[in-house]
Amino acid sequence: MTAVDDARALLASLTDAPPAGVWSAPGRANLIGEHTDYNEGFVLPFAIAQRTAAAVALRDDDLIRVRSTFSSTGVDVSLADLDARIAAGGLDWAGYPLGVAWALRAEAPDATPRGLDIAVASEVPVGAGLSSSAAIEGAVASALNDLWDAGRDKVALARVGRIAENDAVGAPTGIMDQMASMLGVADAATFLDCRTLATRPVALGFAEAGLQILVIDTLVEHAHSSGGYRERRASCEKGAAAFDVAALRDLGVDDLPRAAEILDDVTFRRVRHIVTENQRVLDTVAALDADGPRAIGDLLTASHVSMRDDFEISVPELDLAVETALSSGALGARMTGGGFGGAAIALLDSELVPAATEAVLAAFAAAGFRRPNIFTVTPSEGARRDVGGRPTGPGSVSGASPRLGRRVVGGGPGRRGGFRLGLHLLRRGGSPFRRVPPSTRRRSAAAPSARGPADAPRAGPGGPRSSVRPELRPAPRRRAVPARRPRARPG
Ligand code: GAF
Repeated sequence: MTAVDDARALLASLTDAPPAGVWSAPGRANLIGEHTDYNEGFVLPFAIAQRTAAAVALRDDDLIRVRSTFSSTGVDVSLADLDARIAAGGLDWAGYPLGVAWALRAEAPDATPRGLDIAVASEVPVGAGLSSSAAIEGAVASALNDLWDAGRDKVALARVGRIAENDAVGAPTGIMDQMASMLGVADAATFLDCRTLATRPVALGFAEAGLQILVIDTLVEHAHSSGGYRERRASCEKGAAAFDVAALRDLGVDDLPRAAEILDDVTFRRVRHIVTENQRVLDTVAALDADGPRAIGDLLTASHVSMRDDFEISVPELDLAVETALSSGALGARMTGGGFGGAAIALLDSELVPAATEAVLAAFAAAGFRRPNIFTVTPSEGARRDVGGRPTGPGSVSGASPRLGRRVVGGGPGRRGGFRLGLHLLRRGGSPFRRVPPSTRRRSAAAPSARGPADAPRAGPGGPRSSVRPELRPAPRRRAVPARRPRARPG
């Protein structure tokens, strides 16, 4: 049974009315670019095959009823009372679908809201850092967009999902997850400029290269609405304020020596993570375009080290997952998502998956950690209408048409920071949002690329300069995560 089947069955148990349709949206894995979204920077997530489905029937009154297969909590609310119920909070999981209804009504004043029965089922693991919440938001936003004649495109629906998450549920997240879930393309990642919301699908070619992404869900619970996530946002805002810029997106690696002078140690390290992570996203896109997926392993691992040591959002279970995957031959590995728990991802040859899985299970058992949930994920299609009416897959929702190699929405990198971060790519003859045709790629199927991070495009003037501090950069082909370093500032 798929989520679509489960949602239909649940709806049938709720009402005799025929379903108006079934819509679904996927979870996501973030390949690289962590905590950069709310800093108006760059991210590179991909939608996964696991989906959440919403089967919906029209009602004759103004009631919205939401039910799910994963919670006994159901909520009934009239459209007249929706604002008050959202303001009152305490809606549990129903805050996501009802928050979407609330946000869409506000964002699309020309729509015609009406009563609905909404049955939700999900295949996306909850709490694994794979955005089960964005999948609910994407499925419900797609359904309501059609049934309320709201006529919004996929980017506008991603915004609606983010408003629901931020203002109805109260989680201060960025927009990465909703964009990834709405705009996903099979076998591609979504390269997103979180300031302009410009996107470009970037071909991943994992299967062609004989690679897989292994997810190691540590089952350590995390929550975005509390604690560490908020604190990290506050540190980033403090860093941006110290430089009098709109967001950390506006800083480049050449600003780090100055940052070390004017910021306290903790804020400096938070800033350094964001600045170097933005650069790693650009370097990863350039490496994928030029050399294919075998070229990105060291960038993934450097991202983990930065999150572990500078942003301090990893936990021992995630570090052990990364270390064990690397020592099992993974090309690169990192925690994915908001951190403080959730999952790590590892990029590795398909034939290494069984042994790496066994090694991680053994390492967790030896450390006395809970047995993790380990599975592979495949870059897949974004939100769509699965049953009834016209399909709403890629290309059919007004204006937003994610196709490999086409710029989809908005412009390239925006204000000052975008230009600076994208400068090296512009100098090399293109925008980071322009795709290099596959025929010009230099692929090496067997060996890692000769172009490791040390040779990757540079940001800023003044000669060769790595985007990743040398002492944080993993040595090529070392297959081990660098040990923790003393927190010395550069220079
Ligand atoms: C969570 C948030 F929802 C995203 O917006 C993003 O900030 C991510 O953590 C960290 O990169 O998934």
